[in-house]
Amino acid sequence: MNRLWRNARLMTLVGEGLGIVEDGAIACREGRITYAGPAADAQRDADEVIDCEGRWISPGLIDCHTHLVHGGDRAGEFEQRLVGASYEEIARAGGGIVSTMNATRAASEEALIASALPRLDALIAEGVTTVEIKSGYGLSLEHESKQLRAARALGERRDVSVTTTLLGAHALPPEFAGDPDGYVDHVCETMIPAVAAEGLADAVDAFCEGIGFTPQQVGRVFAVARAHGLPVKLHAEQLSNLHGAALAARCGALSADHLEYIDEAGVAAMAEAGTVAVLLPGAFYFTRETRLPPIDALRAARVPIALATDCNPGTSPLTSLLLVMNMAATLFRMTVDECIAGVTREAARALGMAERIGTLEAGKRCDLAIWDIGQPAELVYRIGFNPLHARVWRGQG
Ligand code: DI6
Ligand code: FE
Repeated sequence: MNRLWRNARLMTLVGEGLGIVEDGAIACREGRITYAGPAADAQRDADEVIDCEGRWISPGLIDCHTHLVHGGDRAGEFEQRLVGASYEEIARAGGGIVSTMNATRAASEEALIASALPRLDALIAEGVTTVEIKSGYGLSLEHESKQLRAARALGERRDVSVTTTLLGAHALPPEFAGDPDGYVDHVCETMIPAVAAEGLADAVDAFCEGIGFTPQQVGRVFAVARAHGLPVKLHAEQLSNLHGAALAARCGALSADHLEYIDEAGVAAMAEAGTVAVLLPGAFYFTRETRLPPIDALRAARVPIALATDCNPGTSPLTSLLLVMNMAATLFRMTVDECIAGVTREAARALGMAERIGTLEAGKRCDLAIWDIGQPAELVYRIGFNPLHARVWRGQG
């Protein structure tokens, strides 16, 4: 069955900018794009022809950094913080990441799936066709595996592509209190081999931070991940500069994420390695961070910039890539073209999937978002308004 979308304006994202084609058409066969470009050069016949009535088509959106699967929420903590409690006080009182760990451990796989589905549906409703989902709230082989299985199951329950990431080195679980190196041994010797053997993770991530793990510990995790054939990525320079981004770049990481505190050497290392900068304006906003990621330096060094929700219960309870784009423009002064590329072409690159998704061109998966807008800037400009007209996943929908 082949399909043809005609009478459309395309943001192909091919090349550097948005790759606009004013009078465009897209043809699809067996879930893949066979043609995307000027309507004049498109085939005319197809089993199904869809008249887009002048609407804009972009690649399906890609959320390349989420912690979508987790037990419980932290709304109570949010309330406490509003009346003066600090993140550290809450953590010391048993809140923070550990409270989400407890809720995640207590939840069955099915309960994790059920609680994540509404969040996933919110993303899908805005045209998301691929989502990355991390573990990191189980912090033991049993519960990290359960989180990853729940993430994989989400991809079966909905028409969306899910990629999974093992984030075993996210926080220190209570069983290893006072022994972070012992926990890192456990991640390296037990968790990564088992998760790799079961095919549960597509990548490995870690939290490199004073309240997380040291660069040396992260280096050990990365070496084992690579030995198991898994690509790596890193939460780096969110709260302080431990030079995690440079480490990630040296290890050939797909991306380094957050980066508010990255320095020039970190930017240079990322540029040289082609490591993608994944910026997370939702976490910046929600934690009231004041230090901006160095957008000008990243641009000048031509580091690819992606954007994601970081959807997590503690620092970014956000399920809107449209709002992420608005925040990136307003808070980080990113351009419209950068914002749209950040949730399509560059997000695909951050997942190591640039050959398959992220642009509209022959050979790629036919994942489309069809928008009721007059110009691309409207995707970034509005706040809390969803102009999605239709979404196509692998040619269907
Ligand atoms: N960076 C974050 O902002 C979150 N994790 C991470 O690595 C915080 C997660 C949480 O507070 O639950
Ligand atoms: Fe994160």
